[in-house]
Amino acid sequence: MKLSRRGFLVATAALTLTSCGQEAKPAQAGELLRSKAKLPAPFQVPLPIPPVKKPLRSDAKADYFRVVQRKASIEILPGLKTEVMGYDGLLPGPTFDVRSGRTTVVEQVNQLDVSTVVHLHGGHTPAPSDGWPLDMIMPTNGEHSGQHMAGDMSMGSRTYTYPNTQRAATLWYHDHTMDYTAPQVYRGLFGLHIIRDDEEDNLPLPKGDREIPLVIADRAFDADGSFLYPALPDGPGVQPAYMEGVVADVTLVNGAPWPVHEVDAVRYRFRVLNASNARRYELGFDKGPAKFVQIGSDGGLLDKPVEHKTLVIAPAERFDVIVDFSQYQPGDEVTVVNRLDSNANVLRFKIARKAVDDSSIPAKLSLYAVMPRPSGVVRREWRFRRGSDGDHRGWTINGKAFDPAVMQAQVKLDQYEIWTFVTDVHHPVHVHLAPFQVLSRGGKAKVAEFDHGWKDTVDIRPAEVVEVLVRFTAHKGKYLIHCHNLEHEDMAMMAAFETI
Ligand SMILES: [Cu+2]
Repeated sequence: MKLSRRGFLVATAALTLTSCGQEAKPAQAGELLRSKAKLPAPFQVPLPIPPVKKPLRSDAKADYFRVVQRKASIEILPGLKTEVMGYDGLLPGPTFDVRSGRTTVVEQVNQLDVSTVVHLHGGHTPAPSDGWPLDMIMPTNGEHSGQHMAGDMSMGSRTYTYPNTQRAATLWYHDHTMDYTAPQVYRGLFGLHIIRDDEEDNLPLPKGDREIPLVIADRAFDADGSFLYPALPDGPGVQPAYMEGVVADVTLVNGAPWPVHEVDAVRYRFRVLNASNARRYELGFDKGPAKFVQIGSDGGLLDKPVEHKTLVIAPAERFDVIVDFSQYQPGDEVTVVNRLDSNANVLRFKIARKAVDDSSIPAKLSLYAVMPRPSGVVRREWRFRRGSDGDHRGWTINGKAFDPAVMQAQVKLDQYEIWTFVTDVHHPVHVHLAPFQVLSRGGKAKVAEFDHGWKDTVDIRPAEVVEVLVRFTAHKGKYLIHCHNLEHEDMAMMAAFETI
């Protein structure tokens, strides 16, 4: 793959757009990509659990890891092989399971034939390790005509340092390469990074094999099992029909299609991540009394639990939930479906047996507090729209296509700011470096159902206005705000700001 300048994208995107006018779709931004492979019946493949990454060594302050980004041929659909680009050749990559306040050092080795960048999503990360989209790890065995792009490039490998100076939370790491994030995440470059702390450990929540990550991602497969993705043949971006995002017809959970998992009739904790490029889900149960009791959000535990019948989750959001299977009988089956997609299957639980449950959900979960709205804060508005900027036709923020040389804002550390996000169609908006709290949605100051807690990604519906309160407490440098619909992101819906 050749690296291309933004100008290249401009040329291709210009062919694809006819107007700025967009009809808002209520549920989903994106176009369905259908598989050509013979798809398996659902609920045949057991739910995999991504392996926990082991450090090479540890000292008093840090744990040191090495991850190799490489291709691997793995069986995702039964009987077929899919070539993935994975961290350690896995999809999802290995899970980092680390302690708050203890540094994680990761050497990322690129054995692929494309350039990569790693971003720790939700991390309070110093700028050199945040995954600026031009700070690329160049492949040692690839073709790269991209030296014209300004960035802190490294050859073959790069070491990322994550101080983990933040509360317990479910983070994830994924590719963030300029113009190519969408196809590279799609092919497998994503994994979990879980931070734990004493406050959370001391709660009587389900633990051990009753604490399960659910990483949901939709993918489409060609007849031979390889991934289908509607990339343009030369250069970044997708075919015109997929401009709004790629949604696909196979739902993977932890890398398996519509998997099945046996559970005891007790409480389970699920860390749910939507790692899809563009698809939103409204997760619900097909029958029975099960509901989701949310205990955490993107940025860790809520102050108190919140019950949901269904869970709306946009790309990159995380929901930490408890599901109580005790009202089911051994032999019962309960299926998680996506209500935004005609109750399409996601995964199934089979209740295997009654068992002792010593877990509970405390009424008070954490010392988390809702920030008061301070007076005299700085306000900024970020408008997410389809539109043009010079000869760029595509997605824009405040009318601008992403330009890594332009800082759209200078933000003082420790300053409270109210950021207003305004959309045309659906955009899941993500801010790097610091979490925020949602102050209002659609003019209503009451915290909406899925906006509780510390967020780093907020699902903004068509023609909606959301206000968030944000404060950056550490690390000066260049950071990003962008749409986490990855097709939108690659087509320039990203803006840089500088913390000073
Ligand atoms: Cu978007």
